[in-house]
Amino acid sequence: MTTLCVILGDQLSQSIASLKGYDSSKDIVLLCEVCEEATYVRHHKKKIAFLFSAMRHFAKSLENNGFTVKYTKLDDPDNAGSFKGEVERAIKNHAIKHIVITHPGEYRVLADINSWESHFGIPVEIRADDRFLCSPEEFSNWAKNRKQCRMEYFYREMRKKYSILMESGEPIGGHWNYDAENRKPAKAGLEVPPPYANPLDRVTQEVMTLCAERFQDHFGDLEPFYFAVTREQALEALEVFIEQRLSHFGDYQDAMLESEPWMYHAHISFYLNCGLLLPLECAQAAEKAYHQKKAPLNAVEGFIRQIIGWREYVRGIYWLKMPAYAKLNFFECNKNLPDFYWTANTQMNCLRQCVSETKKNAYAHHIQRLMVLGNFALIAGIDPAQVNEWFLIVYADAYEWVELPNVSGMILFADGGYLASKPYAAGGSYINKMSDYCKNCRYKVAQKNGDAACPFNYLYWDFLARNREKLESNHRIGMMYKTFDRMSNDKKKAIEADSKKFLDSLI
Ligand code: FAD
Ligand code: DLZ
Ligand code: SF4
Repeated sequence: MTTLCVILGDQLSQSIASLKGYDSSKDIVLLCEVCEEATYVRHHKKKIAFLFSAMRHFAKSLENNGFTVKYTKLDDPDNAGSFKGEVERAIKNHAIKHIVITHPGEYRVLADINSWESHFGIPVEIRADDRFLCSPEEFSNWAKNRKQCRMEYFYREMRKKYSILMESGEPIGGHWNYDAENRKPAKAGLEVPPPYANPLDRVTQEVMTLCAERFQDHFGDLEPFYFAVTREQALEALEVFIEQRLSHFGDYQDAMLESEPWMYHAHISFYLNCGLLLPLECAQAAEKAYHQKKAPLNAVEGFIRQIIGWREYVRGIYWLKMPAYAKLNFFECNKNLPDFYWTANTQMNCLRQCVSETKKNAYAHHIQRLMVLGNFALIAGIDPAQVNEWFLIVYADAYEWVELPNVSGMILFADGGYLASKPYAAGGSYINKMSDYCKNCRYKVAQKNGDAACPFNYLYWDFLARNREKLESNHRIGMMYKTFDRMSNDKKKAIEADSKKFLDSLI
């Protein structure tokens, strides 16, 4: 009986569950580049090129290891254009009697796969994705009976479960979390090491040509292309991070510098999310660096928390709360996403920098996504569906399971506080403290109202005023209303008028 092992573009791991029990005498592996996946949202060109190149390399490495691979390129004239269509073609051509697939990362794709068994009339086995450290069932059990599920407590469970940075049952150093040490602004003259860059090979050049033709109207630049596209290269990128950046990861985790998109971050989310790297090996590599005294505890703990804490936690929330989560809109926001999110054509220097870098690199680091791009969308009251679509399109690491909880939960508070304890809303002074963006801005960060004032300043208060009913009782942000109430009526009117004028001017 021939089994078809279907591998999706974000399942590029040799250890993937769908390959377990593979019989090389008769089974077939299917990977396919399909138009439906590349265009259900109009992904950044570099994101598509990265994934197609990684898929082609992965298929080759499977072949080299003795697997029989059926690989469909996007420009194959017989390409059916969708996962279902390609599976149908494989069934017809190879007398398939059984399909095996690993649980997909997106609800949309799971719903499609769930229809295959009755559609094709052959058994479809969906296997758990055991690359993640916490299964949806385990997360659901943990979350049960908790009104609010805080990441910090989930993270401690993961530390214990995998015995990471633990000593005799206690966290190494005596604390679970060293974030208080991780909020330093960048010092002037900081020399950030150049990021990992991989020379273009023939496969990547081929997909870049394909993407330039087929996706020319998608957002983003194809060049320069520097991503790792094989597991060996991704492991090298991880090593470069551990050797060159990890020691400062904690200190400058929240810092932003003009023309420095990479800072001391790891730049491995693309590799983790498509399977070239595995989460546990990244956490263990950082832990080893700590024991070898290559990096301090605040850096190592902070990095490990992002991977075994935040990454697993947002996935848990996604599968616990979908499909309803995608529709949440706690603040009932309905403004359109401003055009500058695509063009970078704005006089707000922080946003101009972050959008330009996103366009060029299909990457922005966490605090740019959270406190600049996300914060603006929150306080301006942009429709969550449009914000989610933008974030899903523009980043090479974006898949709905990780993008949606970060956007709807972490930045937009669209779930009313299930994921985050308070909205991450902030005025210009936060951006000024953590970056050097304001010195080159047409707006004045110290000015609170008027044409020259930083828009973040009045929009912040306008956001609080607009949503008073929903936020006043929040113990972490409610006290801001005391400050607001102490403002004069003229000041309050100026906030409202400046905000209206500014928001009306956006296209
Ligand atoms: P580092 O800062 O070096 O962190 C190391 C790793 O930790 C990352 O590679 C990532 O795997 C993990 N991590 C860190 N923070 C988070 C988080 N909040 N959620 C999940 N994993 C995390 N991450 C994505 O992978 N895909 C997304 O589509 C995505 N969208 C985001 C949208 C918004 C609005 C925000 C605020 C965050 C988003 N993140 C997303 C989380 C985070 O910004 C990225 O994982 C990170 O910037 C990737 O760069 P890095 O590898 O250099 O990460
Ligand atoms: C993101 C993406 C793109 C652009 N193209 C493909 C593709 O052609 N073939 C494929 O198998 N996967 C692709 N992906 C990744 C899928 O969208 C991803 O596997 C699903 O969303 C499930 O998470
Ligand atoms: Fe951004 Fe305001 Fe600073 Fe300009 S002044 S860079 S808009 S925070």
